[in-house]
Amino acid sequence: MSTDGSPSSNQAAGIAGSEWSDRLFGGFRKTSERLTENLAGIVGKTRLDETQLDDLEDALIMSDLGPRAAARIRARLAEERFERDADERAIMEVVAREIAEILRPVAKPLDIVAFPRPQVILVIGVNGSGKTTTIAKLAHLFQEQDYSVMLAAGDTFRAAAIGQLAVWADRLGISIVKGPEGGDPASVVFDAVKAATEQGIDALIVDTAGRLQNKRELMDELAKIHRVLGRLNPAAPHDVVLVLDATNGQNALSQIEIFKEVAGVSGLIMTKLDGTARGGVLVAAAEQYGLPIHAIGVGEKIDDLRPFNPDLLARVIAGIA
Ligand SMILES: Nc1nc2c(ncn2[C@@H]2O[C@H](COP(=O)(O)OP(=O)(O)O)[C@@H](O)[C@H]2O)c(=O)[nH]1
Ligand SMILES: [Mg+2]
Repeated sequence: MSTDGSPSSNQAAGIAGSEWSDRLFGGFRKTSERLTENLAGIVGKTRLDETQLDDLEDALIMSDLGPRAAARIRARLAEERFERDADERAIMEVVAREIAEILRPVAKPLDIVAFPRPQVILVIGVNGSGKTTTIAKLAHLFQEQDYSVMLAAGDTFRAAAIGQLAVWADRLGISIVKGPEGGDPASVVFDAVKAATEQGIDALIVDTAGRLQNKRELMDELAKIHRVLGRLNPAAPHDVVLVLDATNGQNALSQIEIFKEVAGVSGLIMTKLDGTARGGVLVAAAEQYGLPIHAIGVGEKIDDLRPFNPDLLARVIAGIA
């Protein structure tokens, strides 16, 4: 399905059809267009000059890849000696290779490995980032791998949030532990871990409220969930997955900063990469934080969560997939 013949392209195994990469490609089109905008007139040179390198670096920064990744790619391009008939594509090949270098170390699927079971996966992130939808997608992915899954409605702040998770649980045919609106999330989590342990569930995925406007409250709430979890199973939570909305661009990076501080973060899932010109922020996140990136969201449907394939993504970002 991909033109990517590199060794790690086998990470894309299991992706059916090319529809999602088309959608991803569409999502990154604005990014790649911006990157190539300034490349006219480059043909025939064996080295890029300072102005061209400056332009490229600016374009990378404008595309949300961040100053560090941009500087790194610039340095790589400055070293490169091109064929006399170097064209846009040859340059973008180099850009893609360097982006892949940045992304490869953080590609890490969310595996179910906890013993004893269940593996407790706490999902955090600001409201609207795509937490609840991502939880449903993850649950579906685990079910496809024959794992048993349970959900915990730890976002008790809004009744709609509990309802939304319950609808997904119902559709997926899995159980959900929930409490009253405005109830104590930690007690929901307590009940859920007990039930999941008794029933020998493989993965317990916990939804949480993302009220960033009150950092203190959020911190207290998450700390309490951690305490309760630790009492039942010292290894829990096994994963603290931060869900980030790519359309937030650089703001997504400050969210990493804040959630690292209030909750600890073991890995990231970036959503909404299907419809944004700001997908380059994925590269900035990888370069600046080095946190594992487990998967990416490319749509609102249940099977719109995709493995994080660094080589393919790098080529999509550079517009040569
Ligand atoms: N286009 C697109 N929309 C998404 C994606 N993930 C989530 N959404 C939508 O984003 C909105 C907020 O998602 P939700 O899961 O309720 O976010 P939460 O408040 O963090 O739980 C919903 O309309 C979702 O359908 C994605 O990968 N792509
Ligand atoms: Mg939600």
